[in-house]
Amino acid sequence: MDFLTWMETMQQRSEENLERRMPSAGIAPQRLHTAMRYAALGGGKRVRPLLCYATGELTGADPLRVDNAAAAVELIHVYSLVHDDLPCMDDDVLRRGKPTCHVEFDDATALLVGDALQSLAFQSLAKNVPGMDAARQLDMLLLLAQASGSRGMAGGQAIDLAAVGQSLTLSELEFMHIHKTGALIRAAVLLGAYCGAPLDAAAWVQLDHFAKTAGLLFQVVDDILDSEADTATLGKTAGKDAVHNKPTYVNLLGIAQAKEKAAELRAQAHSALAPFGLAARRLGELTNFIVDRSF
Ligand code: GRG
Repeated sequence: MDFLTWMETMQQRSEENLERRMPSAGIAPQRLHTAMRYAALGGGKRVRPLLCYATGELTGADPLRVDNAAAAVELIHVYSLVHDDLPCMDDDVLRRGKPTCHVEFDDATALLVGDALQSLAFQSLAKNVPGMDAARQLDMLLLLAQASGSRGMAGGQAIDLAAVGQSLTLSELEFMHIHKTGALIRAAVLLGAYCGAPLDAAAWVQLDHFAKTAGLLFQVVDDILDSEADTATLGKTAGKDAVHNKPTYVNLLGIAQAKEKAAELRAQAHSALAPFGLAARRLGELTNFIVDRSF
């Protein structure tokens, strides 16, 4: 199957997988459930679930065993977007080509949407999976909790908020992004791996190296897109980093060097996958998609 067909198939699977887990808009509290569905369904590239399924393929996992993890990681991602868009954080009005959750509903509802999506993420990951070892499932829960908590995504967001208007060194910028964006991308890759045949220690280290590199790569490209693409293409407000005087790879390195950095990280990610051979085909293709995407 060519990459585009695989990606569309898995995006469709991700959408249906999320849809099944979302509380119906007809069940009380209706407004909260309507807003949760509004935020989570019908948009986004689904990069994190795609990474889960791709690593699931690498370890020979049945996609049915990957569904819980793929939903969990996307639900955490959507919660972070809803909270990030709130007036007390990034204060944005456009997300995934439509009004942000607090604009469409209200701030308090958007806050609760994020909270409830986070709970639903852990509920999804804790669900029984036929043939899955309970100890392994606990490791997965721990991984997602750490990746999204104060030593992961939420911590990265705290550093990001504190960095507005500050000048950071390249290593400080990397530290922020490894946490804010990279931790969840890494978790997506590793959670997929947990769903299949166990990897030996060396292969795990190798995959972890790929996962961390892909996380940083995603953010460097996000910075480049924020400075170069337009709002209609991105489906979110373009050029916000400069307006908010936020440190990014582009304003620290300049656009040409930021693109060189992305090229370097792409090469490093492919090298990290090389020992896995054909089994890592989808992860390699996703790496290219992360770099070559236009939104
Ligand atoms: C509020 C705890 C908390 C965390 C927020 C992820 C995040 C932390 C904020 C989002 C702000 C942002 C633009 C981060 C840069 C990278 C990123 C996560 C971009 C959006 O992800 P995509 O491109 O979005 O995968 P889609 O809509 O395709 O899912």
